[in-house]
Parts: sequence; structure tokens; C-alpha cells
Amino acid sequence: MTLFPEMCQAVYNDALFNIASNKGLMEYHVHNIRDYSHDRHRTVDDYTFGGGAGMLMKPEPIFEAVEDVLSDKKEGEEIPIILMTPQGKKLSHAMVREFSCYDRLVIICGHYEGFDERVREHLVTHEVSIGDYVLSGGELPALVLCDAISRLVPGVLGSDESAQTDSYADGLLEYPQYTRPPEYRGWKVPDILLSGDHGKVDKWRRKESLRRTMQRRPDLLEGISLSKQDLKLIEEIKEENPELQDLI
Ligand code: 6GU
Repeated sequence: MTLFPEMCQAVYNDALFNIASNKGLMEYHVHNIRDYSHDRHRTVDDYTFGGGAGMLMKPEPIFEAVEDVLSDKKEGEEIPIILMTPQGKKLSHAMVREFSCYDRLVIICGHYEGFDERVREHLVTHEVSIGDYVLSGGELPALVLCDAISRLVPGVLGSDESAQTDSYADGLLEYPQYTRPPEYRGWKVPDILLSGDHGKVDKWRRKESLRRTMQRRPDLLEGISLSKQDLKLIEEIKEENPELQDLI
């Protein structure tokens, strides 16, 4: 549900969304909130009671857009109604996974200074933000959410990419990767990766994932269960990178 349907449609018509839709695995429908306004000026915003700068999204068009689209909702069908707002819960992989389990989702994008509070209280089931910065509207965040959810629908990505998703899901950052040529401007690809020894390659990748996570996102390590082998690799990394000595 948006005031900028062309913008949303343009993104669907490209990239991953189209892949998912072409394969018949997902459907996206863009709805213009303005189609549900009540006057010939197609008004969707209004002044705030009590005064103050800025306009708010009026409740009627949003309620009626959602009710119209869900008019075929079955008894007992659970459909999250997600409001994109900087006041929402910050989007995480766990939330994306949870949303990907539903048959249908409604995502509402806002503009202006925000929403009439009754939208939050009586219509919306989830409020989602994509980070601690303010954007001019909910469309880009909604598209971020759709993209992330699409990737978790079985069959949308090829097996190579799915495997990559899994390694994100394991909570560590990706290890460094290289392609041809094996030497470029004198910069060499690590020998182990050219060795053909899969055992060594796997161990190297695990270690570099751990190193990269320790360097860039030590906070991620707290939520992860580490094997004995991981702990050994972490000790090696600390020897090699004294600046990481005090981590975990
Ligand atoms: Cl969901 N909306 C807006 N307007 N700004 C944001 C956001 C959402 N998430 C982060 N910044």
C-alpha cells in the first residue's frame, strides 16, 4: 500500500522480484492508497490535532485499502499487516525468516510526518524499521523487506546462492572470495584456494569468516554457538591479529 505505486512497480519489474513472480512462486500487488481517498482532490493527509508542523496520513484511506485487499480473507487466516516506520522494530534476518512463513503479507508505506495513531492501534500487527536513520518515505524500506523475504522463498534462488544465504543465516560474515585471474597486478589469490584440497579450503573459509566477523561485527559473535574447532581458530586469529586479543 503506497502513494508511489510506479516506484514500487518499477522495482518489481526488475531484479529479483521478477524472477520470483515469473517462476510463479510469489505474487506482488501494488495498491495506491490514493485510490481510497474520499474526495475529488484525492486527499490522503491532514493537519495534526493539537497543532504542530507537518501533515499526517489520514486513517480512512489506509483502513479501506487494507480491508478491500483482504476482503477475501478466510476465517482464521493470519495475515501480518506491516507498517514501515522509523519507530518500528529494526529489521533482522530472524524477522525476515518469520515473515517468509506467511502465505500473504500486507505492507503499508507512509509519507509526511507519520500516521494517525489509530492505524497503529487498530489495523497494524507489526511495525518495522530498516535502521537508525530517517528516510522520506516507507517505499524503499518496504522494497528492502520484499527483497529479503523473496530470497527465502524456496526455489527463488539457485542452489549456489541459497547456500550463501545459509552462511549468512549462520550468523557470521562471509569469508573473502576470489575469481580469476589468480594473479592481478601482482596481487595473488591465497594459495590454499588454488590447492584443490577441499578440507583445507573449508577450514580457511571458516577461519576467515571468524576473523572478518571479529574485526567488523564482534557483536554478532555473542549470538552464535561456536564449536571446539572454532575456538581453536579464534585463538590462532588472536595470535595473528593482536588487536583482537580482548574479544570474547
Ligand atoms: Cl521503515 N521509514 C522511514 N521513513 N524511514 C526509515 C525507515 C522506515 N526505516 C529506517 N528509516
